Amino acid sequence: MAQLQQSAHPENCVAEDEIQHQLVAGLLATHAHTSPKYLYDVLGSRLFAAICELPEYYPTRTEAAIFRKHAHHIAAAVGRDAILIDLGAGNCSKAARLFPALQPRQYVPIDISVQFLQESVNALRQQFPQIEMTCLGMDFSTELELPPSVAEQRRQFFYPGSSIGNFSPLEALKFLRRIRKAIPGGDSHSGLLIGVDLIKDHAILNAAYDDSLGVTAAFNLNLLHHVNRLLDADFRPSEWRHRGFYNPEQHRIEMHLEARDDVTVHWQNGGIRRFARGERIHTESSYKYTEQGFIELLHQAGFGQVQIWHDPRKWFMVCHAQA
Ligand code: AVJ
Repeated sequence: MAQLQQSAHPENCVAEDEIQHQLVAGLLATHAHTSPKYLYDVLGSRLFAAICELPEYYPTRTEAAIFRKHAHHIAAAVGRDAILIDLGAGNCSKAARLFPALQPRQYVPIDISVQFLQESVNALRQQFPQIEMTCLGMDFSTELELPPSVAEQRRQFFYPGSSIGNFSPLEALKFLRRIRKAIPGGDSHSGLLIGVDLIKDHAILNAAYDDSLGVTAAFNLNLLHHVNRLLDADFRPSEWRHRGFYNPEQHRIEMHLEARDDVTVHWQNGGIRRFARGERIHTESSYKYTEQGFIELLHQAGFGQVQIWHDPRKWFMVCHAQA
């Protein structure tokens, strides 16, 4: 397995020209698009943290309330002494809040930046000395092969925050299958604990991705600063406007950047694209599910028994799927 080097620039682990090649291909496509990962530079990550505090952005606090209210039932489904494998752990705070109820034997946070994980986990080690902690730096969206230091029995994967929404349903199915296959022999004490955002009143969805303070707009527009650095490009955020809305045909939120006027953008090695007024760059999709639709996906991916917990308004659900 490709554990990333602990270099001073962990983002450089993925070949720089590969990144640039993919980005340019997206910008030159008929319908220009960029991967949502470019939303998360240092400022982008801070703006996302700010989004989570907005009154309109319900997912984070709704999921937290479900974990709090149903901690004991969730713990009963997951079982004590598990190996808790946290996909996209970041600062590890969501998992840490579950430690008292779940009492895992081992905690395995996985993220692209192993350095950041190490720093987050150091504080947790003091607080929970009885839990063994093993940080892994890898891109789990492309591979999920775990080292021998992660026991094969009682593997419980943790994927909160409705991060699954960034995948199309087909990609989500493939990803769920990969998780299922990372559980050797179909151990019934293994499984997946996942947070999923649900289809609801469109006005509520629209407000969550186009908030009144414009924080989501800043988050989306900041992608242009990030792309400018990556490609030595000359995007001017003032020439673009944020669009964030629910597309009911595709069951997804779409975020776009829309040219306020005719715009010409240049980047390294003579790269150029003209955008007509109103033309868009698709920067993110966030798929929403029905309860039944997502359970069906889990079963298609090969999981067995599924248990679910909701908030009282049924805006969000937490699922535990047994291997
Ligand atoms: C981190 C992918 C779960 O889709 O709700 C928030 C990202 N984008 N506001 C989401 C996001 C705009 C978020 N996820």
